[in-house]
Amino acid sequence: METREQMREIIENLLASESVGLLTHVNPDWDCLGSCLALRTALRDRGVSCDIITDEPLSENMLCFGTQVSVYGGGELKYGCLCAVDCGEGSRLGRRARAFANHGKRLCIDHHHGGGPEGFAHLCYVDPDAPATGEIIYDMLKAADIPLTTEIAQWLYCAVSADTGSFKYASTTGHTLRIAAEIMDMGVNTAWLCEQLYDRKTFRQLKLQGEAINTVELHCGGKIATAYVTDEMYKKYGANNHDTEALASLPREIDSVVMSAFLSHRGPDEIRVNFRSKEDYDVRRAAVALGGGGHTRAAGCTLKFGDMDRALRTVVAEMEKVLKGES
Ligand SMILES: [Mn+2]
Repeated sequence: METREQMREIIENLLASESVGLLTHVNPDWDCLGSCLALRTALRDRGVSCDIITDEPLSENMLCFGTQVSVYGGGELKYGCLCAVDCGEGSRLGRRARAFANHGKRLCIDHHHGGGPEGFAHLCYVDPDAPATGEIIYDMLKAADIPLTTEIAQWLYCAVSADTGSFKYASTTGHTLRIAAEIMDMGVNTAWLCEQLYDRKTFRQLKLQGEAINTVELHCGGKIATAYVTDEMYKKYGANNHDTEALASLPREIDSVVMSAFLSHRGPDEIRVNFRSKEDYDVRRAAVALGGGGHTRAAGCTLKFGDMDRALRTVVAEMEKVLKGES
């Protein structure tokens, strides 16, 4: 089937449902949330009852526009149709994984490698080449002849700018910029949106950034960098892992570095790892080797132990394999 047809089929299925539940991945970013908000707006505008269902309440960072979502309360999800957005695998659905798997009508829209494997959903649209799920949603709405409203456009801008690093990453294409241009021409205040999304920090977030910078270390002749935030540091500032989300790419900024990892405790017995890379280094391989996944230049995994020194050794060893072409 032609791409445009596949896209239209997804939208038609959503529009034909009396109610739709859009599922974010755990700890949604702005690509995920913006995509869901754009879809929800388009569906509600057409009389389809639609909710966004998250695993946990949204973090403070994500509430800058007064965003309203439903937090999963357990049990089955009573919607005519469920659609996983920016998420193509059960493990990324957290507590909602079983309710999704047991549902009779499941859709999936994603841009992660390996997203939407056999059996995950009845109808999938997964394009790993798309820089953002927001770009897929834009193309889908166009394919279904659904015009952009200012509200839809605003959410799509949040989504696309988030996953392209504000249109900096190599994944950004002329098409991406034309989408942004169309949104700007509609009168959306993109400068204000970006300020809300990227240029605001709390005091404790800035202090934690300082702590994290003090942990930066170089490995493999300066090609690999690591940084971390421990449980103690979080406690010291009364902070949580949402306060360090913006730090994931920080160690990659060092000029000699081609691959980096940012590690942070998720409670005493778990460590989340955010990998980043430059050029053609496929850091997703390191993440996959440790049970995670993601994109070529941005990937992640969760280690099921809390020993930070051991975690640092583990992730550096995996990145070294990628560096040497052994992985
Ligand atoms: Mn995304």
